[in-house]
Amino acid sequence: MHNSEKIIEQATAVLNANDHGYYTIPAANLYPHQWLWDSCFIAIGLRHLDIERAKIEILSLLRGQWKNGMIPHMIFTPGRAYKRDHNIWRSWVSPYAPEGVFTSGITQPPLLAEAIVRIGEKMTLLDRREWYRQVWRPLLAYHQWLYTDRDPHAEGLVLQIHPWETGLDNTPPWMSELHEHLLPWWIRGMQKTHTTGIMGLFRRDTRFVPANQRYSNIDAMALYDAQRRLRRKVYDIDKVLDHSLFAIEDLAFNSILVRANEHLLEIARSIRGHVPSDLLQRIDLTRASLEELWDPYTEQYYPRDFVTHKLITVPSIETLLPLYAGTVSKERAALLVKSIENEHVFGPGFPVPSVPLNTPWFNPERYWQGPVWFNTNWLIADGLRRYGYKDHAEALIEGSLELVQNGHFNEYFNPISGAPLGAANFSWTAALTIDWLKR
Ligand code: 2M8
Repeated sequence: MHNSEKIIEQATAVLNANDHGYYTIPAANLYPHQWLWDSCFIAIGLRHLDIERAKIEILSLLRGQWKNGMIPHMIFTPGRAYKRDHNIWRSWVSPYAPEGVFTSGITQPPLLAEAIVRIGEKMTLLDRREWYRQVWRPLLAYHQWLYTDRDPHAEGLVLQIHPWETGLDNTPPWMSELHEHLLPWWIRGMQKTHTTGIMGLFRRDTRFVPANQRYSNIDAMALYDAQRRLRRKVYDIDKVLDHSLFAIEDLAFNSILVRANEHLLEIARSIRGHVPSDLLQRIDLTRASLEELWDPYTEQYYPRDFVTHKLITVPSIETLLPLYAGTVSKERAALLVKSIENEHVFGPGFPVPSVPLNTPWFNPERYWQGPVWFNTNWLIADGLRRYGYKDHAEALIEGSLELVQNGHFNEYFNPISGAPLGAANFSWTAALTIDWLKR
């Protein structure tokens, strides 16, 4: 059997094992629920295997949509065994939460339109239109919510209120802000007295993955504390902003939104869907406003504090995602590509590390602070291809595929040694492997 056939077979087995019938969990034990951008990446792989199942993966996400349009970042698997998880979020405290399903109260990068279009690519024109019509209203409502709720000053950039909304959890720009502005006194106290170890006793994640590959205890406490504050404000954006909790115009999120908007417009054209004029204006503004995140001194893009408008000049994988947005100038794209070519920045043995090697945050094993992730590689490869860097894109895909040659579809990988890290049998690693091998 040809090696790529064998890998597709192994990757398919991972997806089958994580299949809960109408949605796919990211990985057994550690991630037993449905996540928004995971399901989008998973559907992008599934479309090559079973188009109907890929559609179901997306439709199952829509069952979690809130009455205000938000698509939550998690939809919980039902059952008493998960009561603790349902209770952490208590989505029912919000009048907007859907009935009959438990969800989180925040969103995740808006990959939905991308997944819908990628599934559509595999259909006849007629079927595609029918598919687009089926998802049009919820998709439009989601994009409208992103602006009404998350762009209150009509600046074009949408804000995020928790690191989990970026999907990049402990990514340095967010963690540095969190440590500077949002650590409550009791966490600072525990930090000073070196007693954060206690948190280790309550953590579920480190039962499945070595602690040095996950976020630190202090970061875990900070993330859960920030989540609890949002719950206290019943996930109401006015209340959240009134209390100046965390609010960042995230670079990765907004880059993905720029592209998602393009897809939304493409879908609208195809089915003559009506896009309200205020949304059209906002879409134009987002494209232009992304450029406000450029820092001319370091020649990079960064996330921005929503209140102060100060750029958070801490580099991370986010830095490269404007390539995926596709709207930045060729000159600026070329500067980003240079950093991928540089082995001391974003170009070590196995690209692309989630934090550049030449920064103090880099740690080759710690979650979103250094390891290679398949989903960000997929986004970057796509951007490189569209900017005409076909060889770079191929090299990135080949480098990624090398990581799974031995059949280990882990959550992330060491960018220097290539060692598999995090959860084993991780769904989006398997799904995107399939997508690349079937390209
Ligand atoms: C990770 O995030 C969750 C919280 O949402 C976690 O840390 O438990 C991130 O890698 C995120 O991007 C991903 O969607 C999720 C499930 O794979 O796990």
